[in-house]
Amino acid sequence: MMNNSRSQEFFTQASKVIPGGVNSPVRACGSVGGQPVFIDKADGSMIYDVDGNSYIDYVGSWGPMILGHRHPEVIKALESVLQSGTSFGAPTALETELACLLIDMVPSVEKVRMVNSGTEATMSALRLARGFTGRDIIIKFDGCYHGHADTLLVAAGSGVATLGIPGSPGVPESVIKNTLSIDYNNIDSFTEVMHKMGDKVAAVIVEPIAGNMGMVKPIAGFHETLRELATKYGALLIFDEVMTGFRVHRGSAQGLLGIVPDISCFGKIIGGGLPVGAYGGRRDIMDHIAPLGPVYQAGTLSGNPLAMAAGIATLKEISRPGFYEALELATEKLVNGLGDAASNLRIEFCTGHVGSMAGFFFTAGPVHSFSDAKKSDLKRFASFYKGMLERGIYLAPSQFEALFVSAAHTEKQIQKTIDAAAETMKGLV
Ligand code: HOZ
Repeated sequence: MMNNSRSQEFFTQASKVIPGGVNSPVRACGSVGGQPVFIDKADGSMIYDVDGNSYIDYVGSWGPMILGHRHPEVIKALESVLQSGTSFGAPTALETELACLLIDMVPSVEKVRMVNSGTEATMSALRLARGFTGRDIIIKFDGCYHGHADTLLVAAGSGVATLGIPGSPGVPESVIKNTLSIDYNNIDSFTEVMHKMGDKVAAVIVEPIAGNMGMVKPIAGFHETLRELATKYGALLIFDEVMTGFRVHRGSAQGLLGIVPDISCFGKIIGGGLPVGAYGGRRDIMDHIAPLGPVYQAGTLSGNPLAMAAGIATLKEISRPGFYEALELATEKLVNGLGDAASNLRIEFCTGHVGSMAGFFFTAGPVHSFSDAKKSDLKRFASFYKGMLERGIYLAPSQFEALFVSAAHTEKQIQKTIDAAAETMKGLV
């Protein structure tokens, strides 16, 4: 039994002054019936808690740490910026450098605006889409999570799904009356909705590969239909690539899937582990943002030099030849190992990955939608989570999140993880 007395003490103190003791709900570990471990430090693929326990980390700060923690190039870039100052609230060349890298890697982005989080990116993208089209209706998909902006808190994934919150008090009916949420991967229902009201739709926003209801891949033809009908009815297609951006492919999910969205939202990896977000797209759309256009959006810390420097260093590193191929192999090995461990014990389980973004469910599957994802045995998930933690494997404490492999994970660590899963699963039958 691992010692977590200091974590418990820190959590008790935190709970007195921070709601639930955490600054983002899933971290409280409520859905897996535990308390969070408090983190002391991390390095490469490892994370260490305040009681001296060490774990192989598959959360990676919920996605940004594709290089692993404290990558030397990221640290070097941060140290160099620290010598000049931490925030100016005025332009720096770093912002243009990150914008150029992003535009080069994701061709649908002709101009990009930096913000401070994924939530800010998606809510700004929606305002822009509404301002550009002069329409109000937004279509999203059940189980997709696009941050916690009012308009998007409808049938959302991530923490909203983890806590089983149907919608959030504090979000007025009037704000969400123009948000329509439909089944992910359901081509027929999307087609029907668009035929009915497509000419009133400002935007269709989607996680191109869902990661906030667990990892759910798009079925063949889903994104093609979104693209075709959005264009047909003059609605904008927004890809929320906060999680998938530079994670599943050098050109993000859109590069992998061969779909050209009108606007894309980013976060996580483009900040190399610092708070950041960005939204970008077609030049004629982006030029509607203030100061060029009338759609307002601003931010004191937007384009923060530390975040820009960490992002630049990260995007340069992931551009090295062979980077994604190695990640793909490591993740494939992990996912196959988990699948084999479950099938040897005849545990209902399905798993998959796209690049280094992976997921698993305790159900036979296939999982194509939020209602499929909800069939997962959550009690089994909770036991699995706890057993893995005890064995030194750090997973997201929710069935409705993804798993991330970094370039720092070694073959030996992947094998250790598979062995831990096989052991843990024996306790689930
Ligand atoms: N909602 C994010 C994961 N999908 C962040 C969760 C957290 O930081 O606690």
